Amino acid sequence: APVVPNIKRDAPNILITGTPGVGKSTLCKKVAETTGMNWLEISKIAKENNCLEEYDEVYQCPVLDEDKLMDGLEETMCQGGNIVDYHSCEFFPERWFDVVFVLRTDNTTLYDRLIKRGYAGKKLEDNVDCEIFQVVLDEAKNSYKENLIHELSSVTPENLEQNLEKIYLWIQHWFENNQT
Ligand code: DAT
Repeated sequence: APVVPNIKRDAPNILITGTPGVGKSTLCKKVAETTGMNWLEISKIAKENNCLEEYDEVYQCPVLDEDKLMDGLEETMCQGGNIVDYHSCEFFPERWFDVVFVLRTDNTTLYDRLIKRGYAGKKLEDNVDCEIFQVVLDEAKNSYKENLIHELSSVTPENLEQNLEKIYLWIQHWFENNQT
């Protein structure tokens, strides 16, 4: 049967993206607990479903089998009500998401968080560079409509509260505008 891409969802799908260490899982966990949305940690799901291919020695991370991962997620995403957490955003189908939040930090904050996580050498440098050169934000802008993308500062605990508030408001508006 043909895939019909624009069936209306009963609940929105939210993408939370940004460089590793910007605070995606901290934010997603809270949103999921409070709203009951389904938190999809893509790195974890990829691992659990054998969507990781060979290990990239230079970048010290596994290479993702994107097609296998996307196929496995399609049904869940079509149902809606998911909050997707991943440090990249360009290979997801655009139609999956109703909104994209890109978390941002300053370089020293990110550096300190990644050191605490045990990152060092090229991996540390690359991730800090990724944030400096706003790689994920540009990726989002190249992959999704500009009006779907919201940049959120994720440096302090106050920022976390503000970001949660913004997301709750956004969800509330979505339901007001998409009543069935
Ligand atoms: P990510 O999932 O993007 O890799 P994380 O949620 O694991 O990031 O957060 C990395 C670290 O930063 C973790 O120790 C919690 C801390 N953190 C996250 N958001 C924060 C915020 N708004 N203010 C202060 N610390 C924060």
